Amino acid sequence: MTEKNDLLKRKIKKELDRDRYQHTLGVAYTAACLAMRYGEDLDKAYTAGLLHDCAKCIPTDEKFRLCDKYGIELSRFEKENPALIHAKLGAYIAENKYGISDDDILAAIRTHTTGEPEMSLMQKIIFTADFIEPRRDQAANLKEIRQLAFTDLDRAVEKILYDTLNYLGKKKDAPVDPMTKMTYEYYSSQRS
Ligand code: DGI
Ligand code: FE
Ligand code: FE
Repeated sequence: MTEKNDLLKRKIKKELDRDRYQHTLGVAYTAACLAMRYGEDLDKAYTAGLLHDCAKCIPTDEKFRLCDKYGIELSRFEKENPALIHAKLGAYIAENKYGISDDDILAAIRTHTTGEPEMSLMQKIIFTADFIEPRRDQAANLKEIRQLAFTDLDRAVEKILYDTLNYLGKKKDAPVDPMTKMTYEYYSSQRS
């Protein structure tokens, strides 16, 4: 591991609770594995994985306060569903507190929860690694999606979105973010 990532790892440990830190390490090395498979930069993928949830453990009222302070605009949906804010706020913190200047890493953090149409390889790697990292055990079809991630990344992204929409659809008080839906529609229409 590069010294930079080693330092980031120590810093991020202090910002997260135990479970979130373990999840974060899982996402970082899963992202590095996917980077090996698809020819993406390993260290960058590891960095994006380490930082993807850097805003996750900030209390909700503080998340709103920080977004206001930094001029981060929130959609109506994000205001009503503050669990989603950590992605956008995380990208800001990664840039301004952890000194990340690589736009692709920042985009991957920003879109890791809902995805977006036409994602870069890095964005798809982080979106997928977040879902399949070894500690995840709740989602349906994990075994299949884990294999798919290493055979056809776009199909894995599509399947993750399909299952997420399905899961949210069954849950009470979990409206679907319009971006999650748009991303699904984009990737399901891209099938060759
Ligand atoms: O931060 P993680 O737990 O690792 O994973 P994540 O960034 O995918 O966030 C998961 C949370 O986001 C979980 O509480 C479900 C929620 N979520 C993801 N997509 C949507 C959503 N919540 C709503 N209401 N609508 C969505 O489309
Ligand atoms: Fe997250
Ligand atoms: Fe995560």
